[in-house]
Amino acid sequence: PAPRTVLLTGAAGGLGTLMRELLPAYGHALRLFDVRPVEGEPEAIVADLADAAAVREAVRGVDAIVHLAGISLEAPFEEIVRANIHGVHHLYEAAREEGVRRVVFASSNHAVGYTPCPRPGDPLIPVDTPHRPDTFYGLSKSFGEDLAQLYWDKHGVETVSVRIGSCFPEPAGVRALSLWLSPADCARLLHAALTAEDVGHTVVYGSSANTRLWWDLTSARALGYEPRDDSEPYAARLLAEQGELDPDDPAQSRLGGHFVTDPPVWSP
Ligand code: NAI
Ligand code: 15L
Repeated sequence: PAPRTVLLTGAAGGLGTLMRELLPAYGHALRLFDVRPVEGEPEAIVADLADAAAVREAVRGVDAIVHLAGISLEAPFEEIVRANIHGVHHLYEAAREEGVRRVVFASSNHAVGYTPCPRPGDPLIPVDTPHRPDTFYGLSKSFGEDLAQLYWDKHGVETVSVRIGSCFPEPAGVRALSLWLSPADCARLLHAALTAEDVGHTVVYGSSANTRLWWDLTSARALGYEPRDDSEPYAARLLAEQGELDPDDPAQSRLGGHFVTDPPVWSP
């Protein structure tokens, strides 16, 4: 497909930094956006998602949006509302008003974080499993997915909502052996989500082809995503350090891991 101009929000973050290195090789020309300056990128737009006018200006003229910006961990409800609820609403309103037809939304495993991890022999977690957010953060991702559905049904703005597992250069622990999305596979998945035709609103799980996979990648593969990585080479070292997950420990037996049991974060 022809190169596409893509607005990459959250470009200063961990994933944004990895993706602005990897996505141009797929022919996408990136416009960068973050509330923080993006190192080495003086042309990046530095603005807050809470500023609807700035968001509208940022999306003007792009073909598609990869929306990574927002609070990426648990935080007081008011902060989550500002960045992840109002922010994502501003983004979709801007897309509607400016005629941007495709969004790729960084959802999270924490939208379904209370879902039990499958035991050996259990079926993989399907993509239509009910929302079971484990935090206000996860709740904001459930909201983002529903907003994406509304903007498809009502306004014809298409979205691929990617429930990202755990995307870092290496898996961060034993739980991440099941959820790891290698940065290279993340770029493959985002490219597929940007270029697949007629996605309407499609929800996919975002991980590599891990041996210890917990969820069903069928809807991601249907976009043309072909993962090439597997966390298994990291397994021996991580298991020697941490041991197997304990199925009787609530912090280790649900998809969201410790997000399920961490004490709530209230406003100061
Ligand atoms: P990060 O926290 O490193 O990056 C988020 C970026 O968003 C930051 O650069 C921050 O400055 C920016 N941001 C925050 N509030 C903003 C606002 N109000 N206006 C404009 N920019 C704002 O997070 P990371 O790991 O890069 O994740 C990117 C996205 O992917 C997030 O939406 C996160 O929830 C989602 N995700 C990431 C996973 C991972 O394993 N890295 C797993 C699941 C979801
Ligand atoms: C997320 O949603 C977070 O943004 C990321 O920092 C990790 O904590 C990841 O989930 C995870 O569950 O490992």
